[in-house]
Amino acid sequence: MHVFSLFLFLLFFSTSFAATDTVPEGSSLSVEKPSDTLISSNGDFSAGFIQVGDNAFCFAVCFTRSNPPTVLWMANRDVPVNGKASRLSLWKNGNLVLTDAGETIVWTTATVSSSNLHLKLRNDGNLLLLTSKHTVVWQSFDSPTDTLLPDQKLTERASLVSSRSATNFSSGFYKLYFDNDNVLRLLYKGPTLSSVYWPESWRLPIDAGRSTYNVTKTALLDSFGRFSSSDGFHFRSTDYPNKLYRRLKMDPDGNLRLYSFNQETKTWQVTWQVIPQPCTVHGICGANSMCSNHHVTGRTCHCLKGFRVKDPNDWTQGCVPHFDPSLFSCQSPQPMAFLHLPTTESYGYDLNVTRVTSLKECQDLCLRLWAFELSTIFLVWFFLLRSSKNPEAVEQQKHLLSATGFQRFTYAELKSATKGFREEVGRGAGGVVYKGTLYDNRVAAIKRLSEATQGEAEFLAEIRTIGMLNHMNLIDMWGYCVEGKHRLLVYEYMENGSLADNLFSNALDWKRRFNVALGTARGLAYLHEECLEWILHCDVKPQNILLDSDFEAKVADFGLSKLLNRDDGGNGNGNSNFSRIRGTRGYMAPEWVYNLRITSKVDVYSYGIVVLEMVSGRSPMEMQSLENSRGIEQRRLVTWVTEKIKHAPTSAFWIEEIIDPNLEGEYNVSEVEILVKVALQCVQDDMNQRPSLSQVAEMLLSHQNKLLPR
Ligand SMILES: *[C@@H]1O[C@H](CO)[C@@H](O)[C@H](O)[C@H]1NC(C)=O
Ligand SMILES: *[C@@H]1O[C@H](CO)[C@@H](O)[C@H](O)[C@H]1NC(C)=O
Ligand SMILES: *[C@@H]1O[C@H](CO)[C@@H](O)[C@H](O)[C@H]1NC(C)=O
Ligand SMILES: *[C@@H]1O[C@H](CO)[C@@H](O)[C@H](O)[C@H]1NC(C)=O
Ligand SMILES: *[C@@H]1O[C@H](CO)[C@@H](O)[C@H](O)[C@H]1NC(C)=O
Ligand SMILES: CC(=O)N[C@H]1CO[C@H](CO)[C@@H](O)[C@@H]1O
Repeated sequence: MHVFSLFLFLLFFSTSFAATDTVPEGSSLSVEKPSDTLISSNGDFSAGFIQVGDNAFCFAVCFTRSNPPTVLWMANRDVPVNGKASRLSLWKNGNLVLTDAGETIVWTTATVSSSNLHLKLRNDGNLLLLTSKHTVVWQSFDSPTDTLLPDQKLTERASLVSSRSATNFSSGFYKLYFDNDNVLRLLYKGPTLSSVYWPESWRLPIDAGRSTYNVTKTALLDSFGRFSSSDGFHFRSTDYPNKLYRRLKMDPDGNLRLYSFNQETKTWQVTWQVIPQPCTVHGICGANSMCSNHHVTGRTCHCLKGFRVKDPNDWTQGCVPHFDPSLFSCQSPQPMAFLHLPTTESYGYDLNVTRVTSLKECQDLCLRLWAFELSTIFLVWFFLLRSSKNPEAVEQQKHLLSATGFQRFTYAELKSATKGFREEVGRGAGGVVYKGTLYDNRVAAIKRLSEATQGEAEFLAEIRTIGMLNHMNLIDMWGYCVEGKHRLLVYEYMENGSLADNLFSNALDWKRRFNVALGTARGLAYLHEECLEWILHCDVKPQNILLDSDFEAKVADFGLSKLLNRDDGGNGNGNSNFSRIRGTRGYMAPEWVYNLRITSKVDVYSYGIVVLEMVSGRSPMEMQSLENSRGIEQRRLVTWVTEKIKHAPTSAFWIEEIIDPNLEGEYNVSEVEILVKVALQCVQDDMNQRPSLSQVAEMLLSHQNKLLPR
């Protein structure tokens, strides 16, 4: 079916020349006349018929400054009208009525008034029925579709419901609403299942910072980018407090996003969204399928092996069996096997909650239940697959596991992938890194840990934590191997090497350096603050910051302190192996030396040194060779920079003295200033004076965007 693009709407509106914002009583707007369109007096909004499909029209309010215009509200999203003889009429009795093809009433405000009414499109996008004394009889702001505008109240009766897709405006599956316990929630309401996915159902409202007692049930967005709700939920957009055109939209993909309008590009930009990990939205991939998220390619849905997608253009319909389900019954047992899906979570109700004591018992029970309930099989943790003897089975298992993005390799596989551990590409904390090619031709960096003293169970527990991490500025871990005494980690391979290599080969211009500084701060901030478990890196240095082909920073070697079973060494004074274990000379915070409490601030310190190195092109190792046996050698680089700043009359002077000569004068003075300023805050002796890495990222970002004057 032909779907009309929004581009058509633009033509629609631009050919219209009606300059009125008001419809008087007793008159109407016709679908056949493009000029029958209301324009708000400031020109920002329009109200009229728009085409939504083949001979299908809806009456809508749009924002006209964007290109294409943005649909904000619809009267009849679920019952489009015919392109012939349909009209919106304001009857003499005060009722506003939308009729399809001259007869059927498809929508009405159901208003009655003895006084003389008029319909008006106001400058804030609100469409109102007003009396001559300007009393509001009805307003579109009271019945939003999927969008909330600044100063429009979200209430108990006014929820936001997503559209079906980006091109189909009819009611979709996702809803933002006030629940009976006064809490603002997001609900997935599919054809057969419904469930709340925000706030997380396993969390008590109080733990999510919500109050369940305030019966007010209102929420409001203002044009400065602040949203606040009576249940205590509130947020600010990243561009707060700029006064801009904004809209909060329940998007068809189940995410709630705040957009602000960019006057230059005439497009909307996301300045806040509620769900950071898109796979946590319920129902997005439908039944019998799995959702996975990749920082580059984004969210993808995969059918489980043996199933095929019902409609490739609409994954919410999920997958259907690609085999004859009747073959899988107790009566005609086929060779079957269970497949393990690691790091996969299923949500929803459990078909049958029964205590079992062994995996075998669980599998047997599952088989029996499965015989009569095929469609819900994926609410259980193990998934049935045909024929374990089938040579395809191994391949199928690999396919499934790689779909989840994390897998266990055998030692033999990794040995063959690296051709016997031949090509060494790095050497660092705890082991040597080899380049290898996996069975599916992915090029991997495979690290063989040398200190394999940790037990298998412990190793697996840690690896699971690390395997869950997912951030564009952290290197991706694809899998691991634990077999006998062997412990190996498999990572994505970075063709462009490390920050150290690139600084050395002078491949980084200023823009890239600044971006690497920002990316590194973000990756580390994620480790420190957003992980399920608090993870310290403890060895931040240019060798551990890898660069992808776009020179985006990817922090590597995190979580190793957990895997290497290092002795806590609380009183590690004088232990000569201390520095090798805990970090790298030149980048280590004074806490290590003075045996103080180790916190995330040790990474902040090392980060500061790395930034100074990126700006000056001087490694702290090189600087320290002059002054060796002292405790805190890396102070040399810091002292050197501080002295230059102290004795320079203006910043232009010290910048010229410390900047890496390899940049050949090509740099941005104000960015150098902020980087050095931030780096010096990071390397303060007192760890409490150092900012957190998320504060660092925020300072760099807001400087770059010139958002907030600091
Ligand atoms: C929009 O989605 C609804 C509900 O799924 C469907 O009935 C309708 O045919 C779709 N409209 C178009 C134009 O595809
Ligand atoms: C309830 O919420 C409203 C709106 O946010 C607020 O003004 C009011 O103070 C709240 N009442 C209580 C008792 O917290
Ligand atoms: C769950 O399974 C057990 C074992 O098959 C069965 O006895 C029990 O009746 C089932 N319960 C429900 C609620 O289906
Ligand atoms: C330091 O490590 C090396 C090699 O792992 C080892 O031979 C040496 O005994 C260690 N020294 C101390 C003081 O632990
Ligand atoms: C320097 O960087 C700042 C912030 O990133 C930017 O606003 C400014 O335009 C840049 N100056 C030059 C000359 O590129
Ligand atoms: C310095 C360096 O290694 N640059 C390479 C980064 O990656 C791109 C794309 O793979 C190559 O074209 C560069 O040569």
